[in-house]
Amino acid sequence: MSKRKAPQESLNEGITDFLIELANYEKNVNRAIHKYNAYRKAASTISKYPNKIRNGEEAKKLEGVGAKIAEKIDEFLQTGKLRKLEKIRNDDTSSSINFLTRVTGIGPAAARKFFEEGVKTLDDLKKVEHKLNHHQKIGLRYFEEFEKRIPRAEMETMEALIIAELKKIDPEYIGTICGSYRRGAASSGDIDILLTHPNYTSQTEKQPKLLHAVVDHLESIGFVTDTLSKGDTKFMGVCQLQQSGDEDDGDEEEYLHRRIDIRLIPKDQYYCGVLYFTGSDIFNKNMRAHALEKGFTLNEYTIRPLGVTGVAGEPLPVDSERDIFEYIQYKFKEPKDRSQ
Ligand code: DCT
Ligand code: MG
Repeated sequence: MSKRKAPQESLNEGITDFLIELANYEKNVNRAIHKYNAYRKAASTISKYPNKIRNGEEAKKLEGVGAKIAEKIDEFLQTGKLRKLEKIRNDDTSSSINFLTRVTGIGPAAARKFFEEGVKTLDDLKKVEHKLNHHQKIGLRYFEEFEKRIPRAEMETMEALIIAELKKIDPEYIGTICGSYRRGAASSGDIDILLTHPNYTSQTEKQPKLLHAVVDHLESIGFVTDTLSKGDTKFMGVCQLQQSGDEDDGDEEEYLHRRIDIRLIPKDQYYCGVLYFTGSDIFNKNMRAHALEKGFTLNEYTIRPLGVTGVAGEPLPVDSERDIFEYIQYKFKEPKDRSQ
């Protein structure tokens, strides 16, 4: 999962920007995930709204915009700023904790702990490097690089490379780059790869080798440069494209280090996984809510019917994303239309 979300581009950018800043504050500083979700949801609906919002009243008609957010919108439109945000930005505790959570491996709880120990800045972190775990050390080492979003052209180059390498290891591998890239985004925060193989289903034994063979190979060609964590089904790490030789006229810039996650998923659960990891997170929430209304429970692994008592039955067979939409009578949306 990437830490930096793409800036919203819309007629109401000022509003969506402040809502996202408030959302991050609630998540990182207060650990109030419901408030985080509420602000994100409001930002998402407003970013899709085709008109320039004139006042809170107008915004309140949109889904997910309540009285309190409407008030903030009025304040922002009338004064050009928000006192609550000014306060947060000027508050040492909030701004330091918010900053520390930008390092991968440092969540809201670790950020608060470091802050209480007097660690507030990147330089402070460097001084206490011995207190960081392996993941956090890598996060610190590549801090500036991980902050930069990945242009789509570079994502396309990486996709081509990864798919070609998978075929070399075993032509039966199936791999999909999900996340914002699959939704057609102009830039992505990280690379989210889902991997499966016909020999591996939820009925067979675990097959960590299917994942490790891929990671080892990508390491051997110099694409994967660091490991943050490596389990039986999930690899989190760092990768970097190599500059190709023919454009090597001496002043070519190197590619940056990028965050990469690879997940190995049983074949029968693959499309629920692809759907989930394509997102967006808001689209997923809305689709799950719709599934529930139709009497199904949907998660990143399976879709199951709910009995009259609300107990989930056996997973339904799924061979494509479309199957899932059909079960719950939800109009199929192409990945590019899944921002909400
Ligand atoms: N996801 C979700 N709920 C979350 C986090 C993630 O449903 N709380 C899903 C949807 C997107 C996918 O996982 C990948 O997560 P990210 O990489 O964080 O999102 P992204 O859309 O790929 O955005 P970015 O371009 O910033 O990576
Ligand atoms: Mg992503």
